[in-house]
Amino acid sequence: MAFETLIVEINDHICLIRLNRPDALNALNTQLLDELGQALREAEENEKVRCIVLTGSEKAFAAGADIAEMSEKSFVDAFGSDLFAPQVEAIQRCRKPIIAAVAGYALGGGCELAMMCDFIIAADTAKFGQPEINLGVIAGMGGTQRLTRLVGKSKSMDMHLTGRFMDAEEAERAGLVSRVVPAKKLVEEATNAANKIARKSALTVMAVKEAVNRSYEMPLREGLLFERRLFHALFATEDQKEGMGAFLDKREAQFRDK
Ligand code: CO8
Repeated sequence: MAFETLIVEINDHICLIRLNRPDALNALNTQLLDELGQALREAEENEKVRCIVLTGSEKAFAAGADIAEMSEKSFVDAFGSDLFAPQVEAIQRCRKPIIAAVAGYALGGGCELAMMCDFIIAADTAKFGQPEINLGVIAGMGGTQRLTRLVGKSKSMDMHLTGRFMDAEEAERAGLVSRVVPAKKLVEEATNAANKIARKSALTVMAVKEAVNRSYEMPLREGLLFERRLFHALFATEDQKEGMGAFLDKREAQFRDK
């Protein structure tokens, strides 16, 4: 499908989705979020795609939800339509790994969108923030919950209460991003990481995603049990035999997702 607010390219096994509303610093409006949900569904259904990279422009990953679109909404509009909930669900439902490649501003809903991805690679120009307090609202797509789990209460409160921005170095130190790379190499580095993931068994990749994500939702004892059961279950796959056999034969594993 052709999109107006996204540029989607598929190269080998990687689907690169670029947010593309340059005049509004990629602000997330309903159309963009609908199209993103559709693009992710298509990537999920495309057997060739094994990993997704989500990025923006040099200046902005996304400067937040679209303030112009939201400004006149009433409580009835927002609550009645469960504003953005269906789109957020579509992003969270994706079982293939999604890497956020963030340069420039990732603010409000933009920071929340990056945090919905499986991990974040940041350019040295990245700036993260939850400045909704300056607009008389709070984060609404997971910011108070995900940022707090990622960086701890004190820093999360600081970000949400003052609305200040965090640069890439602080974001890496705080655990919000997995690594920082030069801005010019951002998409290349994210694609390299995606290619590495694409060579693993898709079954094992899905198992990792499920297990790590459960760590947010379960008490430790239940999470450990969930992990152990998945670990046991993977012994039923051909890819486990291939992976361990290849190690012992001193050759590279050829996974077949079976
Ligand atoms: N929405 C709409 N338009 C935007 C947004 C936005 N979030 N951000 C920037 N733009 C537009 C500007 O209006 C401007 O348009 P124009 O040229 O037509 O005037 C254009 O993008 C360029 O922006 P600036 O001229 O402001 O660029 P600067 O380089 O001077 O500043 C900033 C860049 C600092 C990023 C600045 O644009 C800014 O502060 N933007 C707003 C950041 C913000 O407050 N984000 C949070 C939004 S609220 C939110 O995300 C809530 C999410 C939860 C919703 C879930 C509901 C359930």
